[in-house]
Amino acid sequence: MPDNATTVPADLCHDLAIATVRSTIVDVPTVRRHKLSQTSVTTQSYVIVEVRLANGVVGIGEAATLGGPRWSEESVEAIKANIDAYLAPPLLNLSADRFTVAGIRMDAAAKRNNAAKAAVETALFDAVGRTLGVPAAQLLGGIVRERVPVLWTLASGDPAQEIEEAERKLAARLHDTFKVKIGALTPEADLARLRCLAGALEGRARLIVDANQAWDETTALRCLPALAELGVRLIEQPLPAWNVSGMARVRARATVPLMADECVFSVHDMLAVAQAAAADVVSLKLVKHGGMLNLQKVAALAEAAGIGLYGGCLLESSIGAAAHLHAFAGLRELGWGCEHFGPQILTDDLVTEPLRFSDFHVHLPAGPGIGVTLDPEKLRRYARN
Ligand code: MUC
Ligand code: MG
Repeated sequence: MPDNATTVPADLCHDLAIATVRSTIVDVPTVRRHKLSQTSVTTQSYVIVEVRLANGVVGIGEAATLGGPRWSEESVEAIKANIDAYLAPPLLNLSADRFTVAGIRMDAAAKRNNAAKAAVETALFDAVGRTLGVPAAQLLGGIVRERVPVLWTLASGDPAQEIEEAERKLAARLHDTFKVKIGALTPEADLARLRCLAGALEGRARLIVDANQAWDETTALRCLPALAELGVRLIEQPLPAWNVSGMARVRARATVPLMADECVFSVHDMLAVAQAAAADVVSLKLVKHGGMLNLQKVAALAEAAGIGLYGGCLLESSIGAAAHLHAFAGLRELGWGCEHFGPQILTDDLVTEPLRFSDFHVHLPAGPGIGVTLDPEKLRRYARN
């Protein structure tokens, strides 16, 4: 299809032409060590994408990673290299509002690379929203909610520290649901740790757990009764991502709902999980699905299968978190809330005005595009080179 096959006026079409795509690796320290089953971080690394249009407007996006290519296969080094060499060139001169065409071109240029594609697509939505003076959520179908319940993740592995951290979050009315990262310790040590947390927070907070693929089927089945007894509300990705049939067998015997995370990247993964009846809930993330449009498709499939939606994260800064909030704002339901606490686990942020957290919610940033503005001084300070 020719690039000018669009209904927007010719001058605006010219204005929206993609002129440059710039990618920058940044490393931002975290307030404490964050320990998952497969990795542990004291710094969060992102690729910040800036797309400049012919009209001079710049849109921003962010690709988050967690401990290099350990949580998924993408590292910041690979993301930057693939954006610069493969994803950006076929987008030059394309009208930035042709989001689907941009996706088709990026898919033709590179397999998967979902975090990289999501960051570029976010920057397109931001640039077009800024040009037209409308929020990205409006371009995506309109706003259903302006704030989302947000949990906090406990992941130091030390229950005394975790109880103290949870108490501070409760007292500040920031978070009253906590996701506990398990799988770095033995299952017995994790259950003992959870017993401490559940006892200390009883009646005041809700707990969910995320094993990040650490358990096998027999371990999951062995630990299920204890997790149910402790009142755990949700068990996230207990088994390896490949073991969808195992998830289905565990789910068939579980009284606690199971959430799919690493086993659902593509729409095809979502379909397979739905067909196998392997999850009650799915965690939606731009880095997994490859952008806001794909996130909507995964959400639609889940919705059609009666699978609940949860707003997942990869410890994004306010840039990535804002992009997610715009995608989440238009979903018909988001019954399990979200986990976009990322900006608060960083010692500093990359935007002029960080996201607002209050009354156990994170708020959709107002304003055009994704609603947050990159602070150029911060970008220079945290840029890797
Ligand atoms: C994950 O697997 O959910 C999200 C929050 C957190 O603490 O880790 C990430 C990744
Ligand atoms: Mg997870």
